[in-house]
Amino acid sequence: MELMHSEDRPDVLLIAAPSTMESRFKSTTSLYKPTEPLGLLYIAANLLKHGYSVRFIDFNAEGIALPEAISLIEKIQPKILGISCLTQEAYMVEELLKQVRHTLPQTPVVMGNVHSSYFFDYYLKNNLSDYVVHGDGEETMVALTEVILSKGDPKTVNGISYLDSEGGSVTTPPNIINDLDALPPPAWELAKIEKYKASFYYNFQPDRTRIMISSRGCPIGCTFCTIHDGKKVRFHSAERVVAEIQHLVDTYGTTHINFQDPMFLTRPSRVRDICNGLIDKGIKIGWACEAHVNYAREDLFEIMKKAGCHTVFFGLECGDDALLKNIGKRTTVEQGKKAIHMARKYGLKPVGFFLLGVPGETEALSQKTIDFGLSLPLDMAFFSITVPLPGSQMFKEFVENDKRFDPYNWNGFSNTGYFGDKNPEWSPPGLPYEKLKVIQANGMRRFHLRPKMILRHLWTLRRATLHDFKAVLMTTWMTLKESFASRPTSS
Ligand code: B12
Ligand code: SF4
Repeated sequence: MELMHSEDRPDVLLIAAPSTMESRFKSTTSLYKPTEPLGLLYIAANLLKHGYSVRFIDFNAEGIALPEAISLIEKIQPKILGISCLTQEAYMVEELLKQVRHTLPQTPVVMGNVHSSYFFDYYLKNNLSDYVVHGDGEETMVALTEVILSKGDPKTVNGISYLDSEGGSVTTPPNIINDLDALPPPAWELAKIEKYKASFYYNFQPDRTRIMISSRGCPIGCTFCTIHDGKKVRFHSAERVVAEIQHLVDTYGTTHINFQDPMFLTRPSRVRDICNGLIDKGIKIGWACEAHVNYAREDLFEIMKKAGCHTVFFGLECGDDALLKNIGKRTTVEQGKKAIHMARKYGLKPVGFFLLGVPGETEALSQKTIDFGLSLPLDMAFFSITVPLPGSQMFKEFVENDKRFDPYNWNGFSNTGYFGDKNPEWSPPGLPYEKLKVIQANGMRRFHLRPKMILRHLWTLRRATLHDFKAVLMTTWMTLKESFASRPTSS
C-alpha cells in the first residue's frame, strides 16, 4: 500500500464511521439518507482557522465499508484521528477503532459526541481511544491538537477525559461555548455535498437542501432525550444565520434549509430578525424548523410563513397529560393541539412526532396517543417506539431496574427513525413490546390510509425519484403486513 509522505499527512483526520445499514438492516437500507455531520464540519472549520491541516471523510455518506475505511485511514496516516460517536454508530465505531489501534498503534485517537462522552471510561480503559471530548468540540479540539502535537500536558485542556500514568481516568472542567458566532461556519468545502440529500417529502429539491443548527442546548430536559449540549441555550445571531444561508445559496445553490435546532423558536426576537433578514435581502428559500409547542406564537408563525417557512416539526409525544408529565415534556395535550391549529392557520405544515411505550403507558393510553394524532390537522405523523438512549434519564432508570439488559450492547441500536427499525426491545411493565409494535403498525395504517392522506401522499410522490418511490412502497408494505397480520389480537 502506498503511504502518504509525512509532509502530506494531515494533522487531523475527522471521520464519521461506516454505516451498519447495508449489513444489518437490509429492509430499510434504501430509506436511509445520511445528513451532514455538522459537528465534525464545525470542528474542522475551527482547526483550519487555527492553522491545522484537516481531512474529513464521512464513510457513512460515501458508502465506504469497514475494510476500505481502515485501508484509507492507514494510507492517510493522520497525526491525530478524530471520530464522532452516537449510540447508533457505536458498534461500527468500535469495530473500526479495534482495527485502527492494531494497524496504527501510535496514532492518537480522539472521540466526541453523546455516546462516547457517556461511556468515556469504557473507551479509554479498553484502549479504544486516548481522549474523549465532552460537549462542544470546536475549542477543545484545537487546544487538544496543540497539546498532542507539542507533547504537552492534557490537564491544561478543558472538556476532556483521558487516562493518567496510573491508568485512572481524569476529567477536566467542562468547556461550554457561549459565543457561538465566534466559531467559523461549518467547513462545507470539505464535505462531498452531493452525498447528502433530504427527504423528498418536504423538499422539492432534496439535493439542494442543507441542514443548519442556529442554536444549541435545550432547557426542557425530557427523560428520553440525551441532549448533549446542556440545558443552557446558546444562539447564533440572526445576522450570522442569514449570512450563512446566503453563503449556502450563493455557493451551493441551496434552495431549502432544515433547521435542526431543538429550540428554534425560544428567542422570538431572533426568529423575527432572521425572517426579516431573509425578506429584506430577498433570499428566497423554503425552510423548516423544529418547535416545542409552548413556544408557538401567532406573530412568529405569520412572519415565518412570509420568510419562506413551510413546515414545523413538533414533538407532541403523547396524547395524555400524565404521560407528558412522566417524560418531563413540560407541556399539555391542549397546548399541543393549540400549536398545531395555529401553525395551520398561518399556512405552515405541522408535522407531529409521537412516542409510544413511555413510562406509565398502558395499551389504552397508547391508543389515546394515536387518537390524538389522528384528531389533529397534521401534514404527517411519526409514531415511534421509545428507545432508552444512553445518556438519557430513562436509560439510567432502565439499566438500574432491568438487570437483564446489557448497557454495553449497542449492536441493537439502528440509525434511522423509520418504521421497521431494530432497537432494544424496551416497553413499560404490563405493555409487552410485541403489543406495542402492533399498536404502532395499526396507528400508522389508521393515520396514512385515510383518503385525504392517501391523496396527499400521491401528490407528494410526484417529486420522488425511483429510489424514493421504491422506499415508500417498501415501508407501506411493511406497515400493512405488520398491522394486518396482527389485527385479530389488537382490536
Ligand atoms: C440535529 C440532530 C439530528 C439531525 C442531524 C444529525 C447529524 N447528521 O449531525 C438528524 C435529524 C438527521 C438526526 C438524526 C438522528 N438523531 Co439526532 N440529533 C440532532 C440534535 C438535535 C442536534 C445535533 C447537532 O447537530 N448539534 C450541533 C452540532 C454542532 O453538535 P454535535 O453534532 O453534537 O457535535 C458537537 C459535539 O457533540 C462534539 N463532537 C461531535 N463529534 C465529535 C467528534 C470529535 C472527534 C470531537 C472532538 C468532538 C465531537 O463537537 C461537536 C461540535 O461542538 C441532537 C441533540 C443534541 N443537541 O445533541 C440529536 C441527537 C444527536 N440525535 C439522536 C438520535 C437518536 C438520532 C437518530 C438515531 C434519530 C432517529 N431515530 O432517527 C438519528 C441518527 C442520525 C445518525 N447520524 O446516525 C440522539 C443521540 C443519542 C445517542 N445516545 O446517541 C440525540 C442526542 C437526541 C436525543 N434524542 O437524545 N439528528
Ligand atoms: S426532546 Fe426536545 S424538548 Fe425534550 S429535552 Fe430533548 S431537545 Fe429538549
